[in-house]
Amino acid sequence: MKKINACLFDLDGVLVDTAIYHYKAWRRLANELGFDFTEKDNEKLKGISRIQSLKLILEWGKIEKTPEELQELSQKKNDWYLQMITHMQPSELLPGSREFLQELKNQGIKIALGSASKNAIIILDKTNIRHFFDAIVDGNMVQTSKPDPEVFLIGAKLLNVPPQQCVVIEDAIAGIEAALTANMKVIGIGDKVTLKKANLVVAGLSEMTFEQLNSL
Ligand code: B16
Ligand code: MG
Repeated sequence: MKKINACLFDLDGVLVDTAIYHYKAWRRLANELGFDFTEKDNEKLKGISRIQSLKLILEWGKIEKTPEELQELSQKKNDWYLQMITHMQPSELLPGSREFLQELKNQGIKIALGSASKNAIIILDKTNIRHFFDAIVDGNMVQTSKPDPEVFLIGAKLLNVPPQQCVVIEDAIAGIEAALTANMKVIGIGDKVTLKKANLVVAGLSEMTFEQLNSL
């Protein structure tokens, strides 16, 4: 019997690895402002919104800016980021992404995107996977960021599936907390220790099967 009727996907770190492009663009901005940060620091930026990321980075550099300057800086970073993602190719999908989306479609599972990114649709188009999604919830549609459950609750509502019958696939701690608060099951993509709150953790979607998802 089918217990899970919908699957909500995070984008960055689950279906594609755009974290490297975010990192390059944020680092270029930090360097222009006279400081640097590491790839380890960059982990803390995963899953959180653009403006929150900027505020955190400026804290690391011990720099204060006015609200107007924050807007200008986040726009600058986004322009650099957009220059990079416009060259994305379907080959940049993480291993197993397309196959798992297809498997869910074959099994009649509804599919939604639940991403903090305001650039999500461009990425879905560039990697040629937009047609898999019955609903798309991105950073333009939410008031609050993960770990708030808003992004996933809107997704479930658009799919018309109760949260208890939804599973979220996430790579960020903030996203896992959001899914659990939404009363959904959650699969973590990444490190078992870091993502220990998830119901199941796998290294990547190439390891996932429909049976595993339905047995949560
Ligand atoms: P943008 P996800 C998130 O995407 C990224 O993980 C996070 O690093 C980024 O700051 C956020 O999107 C906002 O992205 O600047 O494109 O609006 O993991 O929720 O798919
Ligand atoms: Mg993510």
